[in-house]
Amino acid sequence: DQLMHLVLIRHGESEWNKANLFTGWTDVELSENGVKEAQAGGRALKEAGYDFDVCYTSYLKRAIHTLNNVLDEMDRAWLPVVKTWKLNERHYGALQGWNKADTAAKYGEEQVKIWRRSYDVPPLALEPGDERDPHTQEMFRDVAMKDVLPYTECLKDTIARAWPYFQDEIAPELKAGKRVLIAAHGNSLRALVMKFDKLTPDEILNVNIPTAIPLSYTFDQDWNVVDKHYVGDPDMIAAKIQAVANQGKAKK
Ligand code: DG2
Repeated sequence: DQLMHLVLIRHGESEWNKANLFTGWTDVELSENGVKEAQAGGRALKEAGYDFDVCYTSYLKRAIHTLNNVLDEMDRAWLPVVKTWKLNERHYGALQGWNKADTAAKYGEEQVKIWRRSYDVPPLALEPGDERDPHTQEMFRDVAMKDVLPYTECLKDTIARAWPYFQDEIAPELKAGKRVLIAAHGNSLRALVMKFDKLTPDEILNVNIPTAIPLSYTFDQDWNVVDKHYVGDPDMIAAKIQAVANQGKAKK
C-alpha cells in the first residue's frame, strides 16, 4: 500500500505580521526575519531528508518568496511550481490594515478571536469600490468568473475555494506518487488541516499555524493520516504557535 507525502509550510514572518496588522489579501513582503525563517525551514527539510516533485503556492509574494527560499536551501529551485489564488490567505475584509492588538482593545479580545478564528462568522466586509476590492486588482485579472472573488471570508468560505482546488489539482498528484510541498498562509493552511484532520468547527478554533515551520503529513491511499508532525525543535514550535495566538490580545 503506497503512502502519500505532503508538506505544508506557512510563509515566514511578513512585514505586516511584524507590525501585527490584519493582512489577508494585502500583498506584503517578508520581513528580514521572515526570510531567515524560510531559509531555516528549507534547511530543516533538507536535513530531515525531505524531497519534493511539485510545489504549490498562492498569488501572494510572502508565500512565493518563502517557497523560493525553501527551495534554494534544498538546491531544488528547479522544481515545478504552480501558483493559484485559491491558496491565498483568507480574505480579511475591512480589517485588512488594522492593528490586531488595537482592534482587540477597541472591540474586545472575544470579538477579535471570532474574526480571526471562527469557522463561519466573516469579518466586516470591504465596500465595493474600496481600493482593496479584488475585483479591480491586476492580481485577479485571469479570474474568469469575477463574482467568486470575496469582499471578506470566514474559514468556511476559504475552505469552499481551497478544498476543491486541493481535491481537483493536488490530490491526483499525491495519488500518482508525487511528493508535494504547499507554501501558503495561516488560514488557507488551517482550511486544509481542518479537512485532513476531520476537525469540527470547535476543534479548528484553537489551531494556530506557526510561521515557516514545515508540517509533514503522510496519508494512506484512503486519506487517513498515518503520520503528522512539525519538522523542527518542539520548544521553538510551541513558542511560535503561542505567539500567533497572542497576536489577538490587547496590549496590557
Ligand atoms: C495572517 C493571519 O495571514 O492572521 O491575514 O493577518 O498567514 O498570511 O500572515 P498570514 C493575516 P490571523 O488569522 O492569525 O490573525
